[in-house]
Amino acid sequence: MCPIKPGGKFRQKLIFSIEEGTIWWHAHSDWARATVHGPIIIYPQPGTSYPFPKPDAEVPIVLGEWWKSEVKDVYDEFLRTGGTPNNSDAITINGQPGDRFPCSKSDTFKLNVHRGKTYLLRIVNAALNLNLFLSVSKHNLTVVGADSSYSKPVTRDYICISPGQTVDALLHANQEPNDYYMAARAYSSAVGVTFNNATATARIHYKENHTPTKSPSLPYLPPYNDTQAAFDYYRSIKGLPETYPYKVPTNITTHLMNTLSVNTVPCSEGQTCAGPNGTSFASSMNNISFESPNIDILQAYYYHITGVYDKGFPRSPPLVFNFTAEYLPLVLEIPKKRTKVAIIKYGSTVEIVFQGTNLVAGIDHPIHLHGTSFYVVGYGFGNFDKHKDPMTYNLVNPALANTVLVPKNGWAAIRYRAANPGVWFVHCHLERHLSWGMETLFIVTNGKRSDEKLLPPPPDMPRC
Ligand SMILES: [Cu+2]
Repeated sequence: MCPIKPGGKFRQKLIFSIEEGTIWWHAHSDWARATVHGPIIIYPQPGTSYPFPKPDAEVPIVLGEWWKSEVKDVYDEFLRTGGTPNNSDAITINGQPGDRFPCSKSDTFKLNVHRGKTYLLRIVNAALNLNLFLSVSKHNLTVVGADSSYSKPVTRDYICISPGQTVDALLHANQEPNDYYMAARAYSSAVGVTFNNATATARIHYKENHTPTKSPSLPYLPPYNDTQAAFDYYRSIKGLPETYPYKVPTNITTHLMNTLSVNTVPCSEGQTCAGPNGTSFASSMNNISFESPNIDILQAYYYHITGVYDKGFPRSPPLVFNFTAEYLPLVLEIPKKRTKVAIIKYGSTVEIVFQGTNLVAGIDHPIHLHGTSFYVVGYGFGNFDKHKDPMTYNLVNPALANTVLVPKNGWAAIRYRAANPGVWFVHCHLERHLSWGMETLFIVTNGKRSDEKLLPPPPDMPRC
């Protein structure tokens, strides 16, 4: 859809069908989501309860990134040069980098707790370009949900969270009364990619009488590039088949395989570009670097306007090579710039294997689907093997999610039933990759019944 203009308004009706827990709303126009965002909390239906002991209190924890300059200027400069964007100047927890930074000494986020009580942290990663590790000094976190789906409680000493993901975790205030740091910092696996390596903090402050430690110690956080630590965490998150309507598709009608690549394109004539060897960065899915048309695709689809998009998004990689080889020929780096979407029949059962490639630099990609949740049935490193790897799938209790982190030079497989007709964005949630073209659209067709059809546009639908 087109963006809401300054001063304009748009009323959107959201239907939460299976979602419960924490979900994140955010702007999707350029990089406005850096600040235009917030958590949405979905409580258990009246008469039902959490699948874990009711917490004594709940606290949103929104992780973000902050620049000293206008984010729009960072974005414009990034587009103009074709290089990487400036690193953020701060990583924030509820808007503050924490009291280890002089500017945040008095305003650092403090969570006041009572000994013996349990707090439900509703954690959101709203950062533009950073996956994050998060932990709390001397305390574990019991993860009970992610992406607005409850999960099997699992106790961890750190979590990993990508842009777009949410984690519901219980913090048991069971330590000696004192002040303890909650800390977050980057998980960034790509070689040669700079990132903000700061550690953001908040304080867990016990209300009981104590003399607070002047500078509490930082909790353990895995090393910045610890892919193993990130995926140890992700693999430990399982669904709750015994509690919720839970149907992992086993008979797949639509198989998709989708390569995720960082790319380069030659610099336009007369320009200087800041990408590798004077090129401009790009990125792609199945070698298509998505070009946004001037007419929005939702309206083009609804009103049958032709010539706006092409339906031929490849169902499997058009270029087959050793995706995760250490050295790859430069010629493979150049993607095709196209506006191609995939058509998915209503009611089909879909499996998508996202395969990361090592073109330019292998890196993890948090892939987000609009319009549906999906089961994350498998993760692996290296090239996906369609004969062997499906044997390792978890079809018993996979986690439901709406964003999956695809490992650096590895793959992730998801499954779902396409039961939400409409035009749905599929994209990397690292904003720089999205801006470079790592996205496509899935158009889920109408079903036969009247309640299986795309709704008409609301009267206040923004115009371009
Ligand atoms: Cu990405």
